[in-house]
Amino acid sequence: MTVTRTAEKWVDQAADLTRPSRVVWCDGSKAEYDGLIEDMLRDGTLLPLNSRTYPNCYLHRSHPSDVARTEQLTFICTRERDAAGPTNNWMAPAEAKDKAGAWFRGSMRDRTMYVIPYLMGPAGSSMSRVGLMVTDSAYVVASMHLMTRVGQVAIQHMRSEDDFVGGLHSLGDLSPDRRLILHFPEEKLIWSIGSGYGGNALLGKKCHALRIGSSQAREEGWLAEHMLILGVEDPGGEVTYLAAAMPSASGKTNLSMVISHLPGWRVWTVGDDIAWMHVDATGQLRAINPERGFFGVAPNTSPKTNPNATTMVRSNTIFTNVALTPTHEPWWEGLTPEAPPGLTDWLGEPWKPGTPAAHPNSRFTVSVEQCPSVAPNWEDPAGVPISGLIFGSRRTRTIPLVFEAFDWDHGVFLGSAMSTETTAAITGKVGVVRQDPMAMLPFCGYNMADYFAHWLATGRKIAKPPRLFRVNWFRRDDAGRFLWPGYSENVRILKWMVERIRGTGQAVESPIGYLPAAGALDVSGLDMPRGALDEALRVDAGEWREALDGLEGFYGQFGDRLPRTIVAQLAETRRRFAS
Ligand code: OXD
Ligand code: MN
Repeated sequence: MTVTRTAEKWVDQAADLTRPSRVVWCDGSKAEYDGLIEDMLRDGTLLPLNSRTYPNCYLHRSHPSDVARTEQLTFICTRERDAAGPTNNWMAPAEAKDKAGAWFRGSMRDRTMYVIPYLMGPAGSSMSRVGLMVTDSAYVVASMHLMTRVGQVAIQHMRSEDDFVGGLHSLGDLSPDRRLILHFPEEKLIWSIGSGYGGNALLGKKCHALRIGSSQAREEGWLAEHMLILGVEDPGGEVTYLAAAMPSASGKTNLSMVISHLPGWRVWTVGDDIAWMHVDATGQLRAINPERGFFGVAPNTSPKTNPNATTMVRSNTIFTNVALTPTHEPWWEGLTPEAPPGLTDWLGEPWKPGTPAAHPNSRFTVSVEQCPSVAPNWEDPAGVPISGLIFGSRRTRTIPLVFEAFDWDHGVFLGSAMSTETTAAITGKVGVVRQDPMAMLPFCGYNMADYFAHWLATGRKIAKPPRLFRVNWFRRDDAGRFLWPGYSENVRILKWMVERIRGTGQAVESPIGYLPAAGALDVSGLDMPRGALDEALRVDAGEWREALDGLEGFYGQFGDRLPRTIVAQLAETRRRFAS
């Protein structure tokens, strides 16, 4: 493989520090992938699954204390603390390198150091960016094969000698006490030690494509977002593309590959987790999916909730921390209504009813091409034109099913004000409400006040800004029942959005934005309890006033750095409720 001098030097320095017994440069070939799988089957890192019903599928059991992203151990290491902002953990670069450097020193002794040149984004796209990662985990290499484009293709896309994000990863001793996920945006550098979990260890994903990516995007004038990308085809065959930000484990994968029951309507998948968006020379916002695979949450994925996903994981998939049936098939809660008898749980023990069989954050890793609904143009180097942006969160109360922002600035305010209930994708308590602006709280690599400003400024560059929508599939009634059936029925919401974009969808004005007018949402054939839709769309002034008051504290921590537009939008919303 031909690489630049700077890249070679960086890898040499990584080897000097970690002292591997051998260094292997990865070429991304199928032979390489197959070899890695064989090695991992031999040493027990992977278990084979039923080769008849799940060909080329494997199960990996991670260390039981290494099953989710560890936000408390994730840091942005900028020279100035303010550059990271109040919502990120911050550590001075020198201190971070001293601390983690001690753990990296000799950490690959008697291990192989794999060097992975990878490309984020389609080949031939000016929006794609290069990473160069080293790791001592074969599981990480195989996963990077599925999730990114590995090998010479990456090197070819370097725009200069040092145009790559460096990623140093070692499993270390997997102890949470010696685990750190460190980002140095000023050096385009990532250091991750002590975890083999996807979000901490597949450095192309959260670390590069979002944390370093968002910082690079700000410098270069584009957006790196925690967003799925999909195309909605109408009965006339016209496809409208939307991108949607939703917090981890809150339905992005399901929505991105939803199967429509509305005659003539169809959804095409471009990506399920990350969107890189640029304004092109004509002023059109365009998005690429920087990834090449899905690292999806298994629990609750079923033929009912996501038939495309259940089909795509039937071959060529690596499962992590799911349960195992006696016939060596993967199983997780929700896959079938009843747990099959004789399950082995995610820890490898006989399953005891009442305990999780699969870990709540168990995952599948599979390439995008396996998805039956993959858009034919998903790898278009020019990206897809985005006409609508969606901000969705998980809220039991307050936030209506769907509404539309008055304009770009109002939409940015709604995104910045987003809060959500936490899920098993992060270590910590589940179900706690926290602010999660644009679903980027854990992923924004710089001061979030500057991030809001960057969003506002981007809107000024777009000739015809996309419509911005807010959704909440998770609102419940007083008895705790979901008000909206969700899943495939969400196509009805997408349909209204497309109609709004085309100028035909009917809406009524409210203090928080435009709500679907009576009869504007297509609920034909939907058997919903009487009044549930009205309740799902209801704006409760009392709850909203309380939520707006609660925003003061969140916004307050940014001080003068918070854009005045956001302050003005908050005041304006309050005024609308007062009148
Ligand atoms: C993910 C996450 O894995 O957001 O996509 O945690
Ligand atoms: Mn995600």
